[in-house]
Amino acid sequence: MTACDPAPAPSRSGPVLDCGGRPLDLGRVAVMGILNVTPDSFSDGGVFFAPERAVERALAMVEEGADIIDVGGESTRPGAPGVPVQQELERVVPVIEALVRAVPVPVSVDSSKPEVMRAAAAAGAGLINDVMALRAFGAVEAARELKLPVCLMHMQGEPRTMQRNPRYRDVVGEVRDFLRGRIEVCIRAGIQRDRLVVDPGFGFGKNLAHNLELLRRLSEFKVLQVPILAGLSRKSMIGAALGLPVDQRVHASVALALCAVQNGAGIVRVHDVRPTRDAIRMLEAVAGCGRMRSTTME
Ligand code: 8Y4
Repeated sequence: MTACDPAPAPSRSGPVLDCGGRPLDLGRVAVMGILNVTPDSFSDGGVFFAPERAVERALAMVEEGADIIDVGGESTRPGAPGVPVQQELERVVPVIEALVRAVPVPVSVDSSKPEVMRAAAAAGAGLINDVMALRAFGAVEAARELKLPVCLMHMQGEPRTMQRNPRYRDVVGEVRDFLRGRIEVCIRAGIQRDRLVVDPGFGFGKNLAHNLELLRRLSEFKVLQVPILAGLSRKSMIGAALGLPVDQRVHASVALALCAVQNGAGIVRVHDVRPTRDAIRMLEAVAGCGRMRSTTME
């Protein structure tokens, strides 16, 4: 089949991730909209703490083209302190319950704690987004039992200290080897490969040069044979490269998301859904197939 054969029937239009009963079609690029429920989030200012406000914001993101909503109750920004499990549960569970009732797309939970994963799944969450790649005690078992897809992200060090002096001999090789190892751990534990997504973890124990090299060589992660997620939205690498404050990083974020898609990302995690979706649609128009065949399928 050549690149621009007619689109196959919907039933076989590419891989579909079953997010707890809600499909995430990875036959086209998926946009993950970020919904922070942390009071210290400097992007959203804790405005979306109440479930009603969270639903409002999530519905707006779906209207703008989001295919999945990512809910996080623990700030994983560099230097951020950890959040006790009880507090994370209080922040995240009511929001997930409300979102699952109100929005038609899957809801993912951004957490590394097995207790939060379990409560979120019981509340209807459809994907586990774990910046620790299931390294917390009991997390692999929780993910296996919950039978939800998992995004395995690379991080060097821990959030509080990871940006102090990140070092790699070969950043792409080391991040890829780490993710390959986590995939193997999951598969051995009984989590099938078709439930896994990988993410190089931009900004998580990486300096500007590391982040740029990971993005430039993102296609080298395709050998892992699982979809690639890229989270670049508003991140400090834009501040480091362009000197822009966080509230002026939309255009650069869109540029980075497009770059990631061109280099093989199948899911992009973003704050600014509409401009990202427009840019991707335009890229798909240029590619001529109505979609980017960008995940692991080529
Ligand atoms: C402005 C706003 C500047 C937010 C920086 C940030 C990723 C992720 C985060 C990612 C996956 C963040 C939870 C960091 N980043 N999950 N989570 N991939 N899978 N910082 O890159 O957005 S939080």
